[in-house]
Amino acid sequence: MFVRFTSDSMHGKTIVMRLISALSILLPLILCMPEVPGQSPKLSFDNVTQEAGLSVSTREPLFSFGDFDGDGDPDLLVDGRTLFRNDSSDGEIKFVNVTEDVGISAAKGPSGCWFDFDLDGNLDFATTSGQIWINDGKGKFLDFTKELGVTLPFGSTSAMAWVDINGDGWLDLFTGGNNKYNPTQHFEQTLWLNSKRKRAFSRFKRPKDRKKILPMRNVSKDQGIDQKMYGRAIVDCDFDWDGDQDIYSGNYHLKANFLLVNDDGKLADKAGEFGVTGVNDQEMFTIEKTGQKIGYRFGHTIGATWADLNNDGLFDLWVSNLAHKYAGPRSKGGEFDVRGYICDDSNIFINQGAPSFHFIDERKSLGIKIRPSGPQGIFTGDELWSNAVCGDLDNNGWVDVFCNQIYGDLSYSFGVLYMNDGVKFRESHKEANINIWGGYGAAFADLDSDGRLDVVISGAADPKNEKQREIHVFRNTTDSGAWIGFDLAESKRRLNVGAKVLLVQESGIQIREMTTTMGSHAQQNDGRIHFGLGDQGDVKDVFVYWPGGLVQSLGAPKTGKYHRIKKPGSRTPKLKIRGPKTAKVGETVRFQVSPAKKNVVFDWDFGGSRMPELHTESPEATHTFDQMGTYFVWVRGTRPKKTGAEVHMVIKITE
Ligand SMILES: [Ca+2]
Ligand SMILES: [Ca+2]
Ligand SMILES: [Ca+2]
Ligand SMILES: [Ca+2]
Repeated sequence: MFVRFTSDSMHGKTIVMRLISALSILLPLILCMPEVPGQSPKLSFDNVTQEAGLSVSTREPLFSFGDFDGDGDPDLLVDGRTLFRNDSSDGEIKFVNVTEDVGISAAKGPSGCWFDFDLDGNLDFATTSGQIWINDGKGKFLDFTKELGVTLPFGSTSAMAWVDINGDGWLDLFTGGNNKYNPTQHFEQTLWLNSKRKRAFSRFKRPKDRKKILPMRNVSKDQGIDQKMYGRAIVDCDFDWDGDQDIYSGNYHLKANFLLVNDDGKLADKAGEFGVTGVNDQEMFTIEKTGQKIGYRFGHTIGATWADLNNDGLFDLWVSNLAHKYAGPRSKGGEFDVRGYICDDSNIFINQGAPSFHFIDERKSLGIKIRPSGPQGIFTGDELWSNAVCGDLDNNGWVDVFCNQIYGDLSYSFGVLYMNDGVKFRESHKEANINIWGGYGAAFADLDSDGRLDVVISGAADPKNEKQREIHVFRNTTDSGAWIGFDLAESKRRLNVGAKVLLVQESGIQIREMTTTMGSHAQQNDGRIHFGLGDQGDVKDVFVYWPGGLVQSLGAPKTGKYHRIKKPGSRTPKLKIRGPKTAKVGETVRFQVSPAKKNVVFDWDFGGSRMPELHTESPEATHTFDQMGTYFVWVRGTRPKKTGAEVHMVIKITE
């Protein structure tokens, strides 16, 4: 698999340079590997909407998967107000509407988000209308909106994420704001801190007990992040591997996107510094007739998702924009339509790794063509992306992406499926026979728990009936290969936002992170972590990075099943790394980890990515850097099949 790191691959030259030292260590292994990427299986999906009991039409279906009854399979909240319990068995996908039974008939939507508010192990949910519904663990939800003091006027946000911002273990709330017209109303983004709570909410059933509840606190003004903005994609990820959740806000209406980097519980927008605002270049084009200069003013971002698209252990960022490629005379005469010249295209930002964690838009080299803006003849179909959902649909070991497109009455506004072969993405909705027009709703979840991610999409099956937005359930029947899955639980807690799973195979790594939302409008994939194994060989080890720093080594668990993993009670060891802060190219540099404990083994990365470069059984290593630059030296010390921690340092290499 390492042979894929060539200069024309999606990994780019920077990563190639950094991997030279890794490659020299692994050369004997590489020589045994095939020289072409592995074959991906032919895609096969069956439309099972009817049998699944989801043949319902709603205004604009949005999907949030969460296992509310704790039986291991993903249940489906549609629009934040209709709950379908997953009753699939023996390979048959079956959902039952339990909205009334669980007491949420008054839930308002228009979207919802699962999370565990009170950390009692039962999933609660919030709606984008600001309601908070607490799961009593006995099959009912209770509306605690008033008691928790979260005051979000209806329509003031359409996206949210529940993330532990200040590292106290409790999930805090970030909302994306909204811009409304007719009448004009602008709403700001908000951050609400969750106070510590000692007891489960099921004990607070009586109104007089409810008075003891501590309300949540809006701190967005204090943190200077109360910007009026229409953030339609609020997606969380620890992209810089410093152990805390950061948030990307994909903003609509030609506004720069935000990367809210978490620094000790404070969020600050650093999208510019990291290269993920979108493009602002207002003199890109010249309109021939008038000589007027015109160009991109950021984009209309609707969806975004974090995923490691190139398997280097660093989370990349897929940003879906409504790009309006048409530019030219308006059909009824009059003024010139300039939208094609001012809307930024969708971006596929690849994380360049430590020490800067800067992103570069590598869309072109990933094989996803950019259509030209212009009038008829030049303009060849629009880019109307309204979502971005990811997961490995063919179990080839590489994360695939689905983008809905809006305006379902156009021949080209079908949802696009991009399959990832490790070098490039190929457009595959036709091969998969997933042909749906219009809509914002999509999520991946393994509905029948057979190790193949199934796909749920909203939209119309025919562009002529685009107003008829329905739910479409596609069961994945691809003849795909080996897989492994993990269902993480911290003590009794579920949905462990921020936990990462690093899978080490014979010839590569894969990484996933438990995040709250993905795509657009607070939608959620299956809460379980799923990996296809592809042709990267056997699983050698699996590391779970728990929030708080504990690293758990699972050894090589059995493939072909979901493993329930409980966080061990052990304390997180405090590792220290010592080594010089500067060195010269070609010089042998020595690093040492303390304290030195028995039976601990060490894995070292000396470059920018998380590719393993050296394994040692003693707490020291030497390395020679071939290039000038500033490097992260990462070392993970764990007892095999037990726990440990990770530490890093920065070294500057000069001539
Ligand atoms: Ca972080
Ligand atoms: Ca990556
Ligand atoms: Ca794949
Ligand atoms: Ca499945």
